[in-house]
Amino acid sequence: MVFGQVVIGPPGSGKTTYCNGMSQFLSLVGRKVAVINLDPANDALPYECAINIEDLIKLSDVMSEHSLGPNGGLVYCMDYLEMNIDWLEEKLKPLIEDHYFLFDFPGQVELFSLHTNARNIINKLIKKLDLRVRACFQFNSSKLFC
Ligand SMILES: Nc1nc2c(ncn2[C@@H]2O[C@H](COP(=O)(O)OP(=O)(O)OP(=O)(O)O)[C@@H](O)[C@H]2O)c(=O)[nH]1
Ligand SMILES: [Mg+2]
Repeated sequence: MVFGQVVIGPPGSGKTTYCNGMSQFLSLVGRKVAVINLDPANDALPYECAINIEDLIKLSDVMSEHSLGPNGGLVYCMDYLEMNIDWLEEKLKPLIEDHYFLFDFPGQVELFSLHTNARNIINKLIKKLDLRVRACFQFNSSKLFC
């Protein structure tokens, strides 16, 4: 059985920062951790990622080849990942034995609502790999009190 966290939340809410901090914490307490970057808009990652969607598809290539803006490009990338879920499954398989997974997702809400490709990706992984994941929703609480 494989355990991990799906890290979601609005753009800029701290998903990538959380993945970095949590992976450091888990490493310190002796867990093997794999951070999986599934946000093609993430640049300058603070953590060393085990798997990077950039190795499958690049947002900048999609935007220039298909004349899409950042949001349209992101939807395209997530559709592409959903269609090529076997690529991700193959990359995850060698880590399943002993790693805890942290999935760093994009923040755009349409990937989970209007388009459901990000949700579909999570559901497919759960079924294919028998993943046990918790959703970790990041929210910038300071905006509530200012
Ligand atoms: N003060 C404060 N800043 C934070 C915290 N978490 C993240 N940040 C800062 O907020 C900014 C955005 O953080 P990211 O981790 O890139 O947020 P994200 O949700 O991954 O952003 P996207 O990938 O663009 O959706 C960065 O400048 C971080 O340094 C926090 O807990 N407190
Ligand atoms: Mg991020």
